[in-house]
Amino acid sequence: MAAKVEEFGLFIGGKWASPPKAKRFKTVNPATREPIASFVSGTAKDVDRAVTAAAKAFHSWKETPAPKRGDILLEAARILKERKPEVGKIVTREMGKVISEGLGDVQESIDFIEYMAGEGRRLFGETVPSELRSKFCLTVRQPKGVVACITPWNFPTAIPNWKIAAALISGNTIVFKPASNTARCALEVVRVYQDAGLPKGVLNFVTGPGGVVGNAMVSDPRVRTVSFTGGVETGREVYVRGAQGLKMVHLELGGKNPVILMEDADLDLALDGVLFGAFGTSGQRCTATSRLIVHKDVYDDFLGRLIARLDGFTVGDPLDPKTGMGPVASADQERKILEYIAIGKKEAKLRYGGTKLTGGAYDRGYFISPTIFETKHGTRISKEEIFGPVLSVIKVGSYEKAVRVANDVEYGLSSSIYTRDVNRAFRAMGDLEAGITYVNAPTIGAEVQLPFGGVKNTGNGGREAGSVAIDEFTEIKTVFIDFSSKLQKAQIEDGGGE
Ligand code: UN1
Repeated sequence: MAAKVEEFGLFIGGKWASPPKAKRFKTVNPATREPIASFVSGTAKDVDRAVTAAAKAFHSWKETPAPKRGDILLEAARILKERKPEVGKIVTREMGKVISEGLGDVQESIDFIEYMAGEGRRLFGETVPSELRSKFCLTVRQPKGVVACITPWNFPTAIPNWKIAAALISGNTIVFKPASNTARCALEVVRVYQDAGLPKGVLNFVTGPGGVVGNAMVSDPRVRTVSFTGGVETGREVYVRGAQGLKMVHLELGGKNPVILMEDADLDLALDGVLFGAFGTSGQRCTATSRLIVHKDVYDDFLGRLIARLDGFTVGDPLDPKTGMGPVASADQERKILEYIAIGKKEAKLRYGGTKLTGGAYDRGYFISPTIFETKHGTRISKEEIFGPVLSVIKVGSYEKAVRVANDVEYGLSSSIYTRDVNRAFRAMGDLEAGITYVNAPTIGAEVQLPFGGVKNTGNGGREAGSVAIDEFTEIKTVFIDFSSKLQKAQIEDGGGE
């Protein structure tokens, strides 16, 4: 008989509890289809309780000096460091990324929490000269209030922490809803803050479907800011719903990220980069390399070498450190990716993979072979986000053409160029329509101390990570202090002074 699956409740007002007669759902290991844990399918009522708890906790958290808030973050980072091996394994078991990346996900969380803890001693405002005498002008940052964090499954600890750590250091209280299929990972995130001594009600955790829990969060008038990472369609719905309440809605959505490979590139270096960019995390990063745009002079040579390398690439148990690529994250993911592969087979030339892997242990999970298509620019697989291990390779005759192809998609998150020509590298920095450009490195692997986000349909202009992460979670208060002891009038001639 299968072992009983552990059941978890919601975390509201500092207490873990399951509402009476709550409906439940289970998370599943995508490599084996074994259940991992059971969670509450939350309701609008649960969200209401969570927002109430967050609103109640707000004043005291806001009044806690930011460096003290930073101390709690540092403690959370310390605890997570201790738990890294165990949490990394949970990420791999529940989401399917290979263990080195499961651990990397946790490391990205640790890095960002530590980085944000330091922000507690900055949270800079500005002092600005006044046009009048004996008057002092400055800005300070203030928290927004209750914020909603809605996060995806592909970075099940890192992305929640990008949002939570930035929101906390800024003095906000939070209602957090993770992607349902990686709720067990999200629970570890919450536990770390709880164990670090975060006051009750500051971080609340409600699991359940986006259409119920997410909508209730976004619709609640007490929630002033919504931070969402996920797909474009859902992002648009969140934006529209949030707009009705005139909320700030921060969106991190899709990508169709190109690597441009020029004829003068270091091809060995690019081989490693393209393999990691396209097939790392089974291609399920917003930043994944999903297009390879290659100069005709090196096209046949590079493609041949890329395909040869894939023959030695193992797909399998993500907990085995020798595995190159694990399963895709869910049945739903598998279905969508296979649909795109079927489309690709009709409109392009399949050069590698293109199948669901079957037989033996593969039959228990959601395994898809790394897949390469040769295609013309303009096909669906070359323009739509697939979010799987599917790479479209496109031949071009010049740098100019490469840039035109790279930019001719609806997204603009990450981009890359491999070249030894420094002039061309600098030109690409300006020419590529994307929030992130790499030179001689693949499209994945952003570091937490730099801003992360994109242009066009990748979002609505905001950035996460880096010191600008706090812009999303703070209001700027402008303060004028007049110490002239008389009424001075700005903009009015002879308005005062002396
Ligand atoms: C994402 O795919 O949504 O740059 C985030 C990277 C990671 C973060 C990816 N540091 O690939």
